[in-house]
Amino acid sequence: MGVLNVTPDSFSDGGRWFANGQADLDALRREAFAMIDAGAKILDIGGESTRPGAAPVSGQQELDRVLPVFEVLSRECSVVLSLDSSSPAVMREAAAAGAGLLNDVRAFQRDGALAVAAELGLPVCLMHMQGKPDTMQQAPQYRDVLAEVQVFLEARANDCIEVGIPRSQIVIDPGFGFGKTLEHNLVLVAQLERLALLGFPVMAGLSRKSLIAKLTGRGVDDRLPGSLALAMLAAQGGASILRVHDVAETADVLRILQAVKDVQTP
Ligand code: YH5
Repeated sequence: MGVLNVTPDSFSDGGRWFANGQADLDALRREAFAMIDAGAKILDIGGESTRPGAAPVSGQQELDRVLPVFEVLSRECSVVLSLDSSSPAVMREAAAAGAGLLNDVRAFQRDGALAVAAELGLPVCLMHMQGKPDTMQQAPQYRDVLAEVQVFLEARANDCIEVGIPRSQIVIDPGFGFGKTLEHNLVLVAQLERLALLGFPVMAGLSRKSLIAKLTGRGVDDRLPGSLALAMLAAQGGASILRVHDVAETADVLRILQAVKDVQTP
């Protein structure tokens, strides 16, 4: 899954597609096609920055940012277009404009979100977060981070099933960096296999995140090696979907991993 941020204030790509407050649709389209050529099977399109201190966006603002992108890309390409949003109104409009997956960092806990997801009949990605984006990194605490993430995701998956979302349409995600210390993130990477035991495909979003800075001291533009190492570990830990900014480089990592898995050993 390639990340297409349609925000003027993203952490990881700093509003690359914005010029004087306006999304540059043509630049976004070129980036989308580059990701597809590099092997992306899904593009994740979001218009809300979840960075601590980011300005809150209204549903209308989110719509203004992401809808044109869905309209253009659904016309021009055949990969799955994922919406990264927590707003039921945005989910509805994006679905009408071609979204094929709903990815919600709040796991459909906003009023009406779960009902809309069920009504739209699209697959969903449920992500774990402790706290709220603004304050989640102040003092994250768990008794047992893996167990708590498992319990939350299983409960949300059951809520989805109860409103009629088929089991086969549910993806789970531990939410790296969302209310987690370095230690918590590392435990979740190390134990990712045990999340997969819940029986749902696992998505992992580690690309360019702060845990890499904490381990390497690198700024956001120099986190590719760290991102690739984590992508390799997540894939080996059973992740089915890797949410990444650097699709071509990650695809190479997956080719290497696949070749080693496939080799005949005496
Ligand atoms: C995720 O993990 N993440 S948005 C901070 C960074 C770099 C990148 C400080 N949406 C996820 O990508 N959806 C986001 O450097 C997500 N899983 C799912 N399902 C945050 C992000 C980022 C944050």
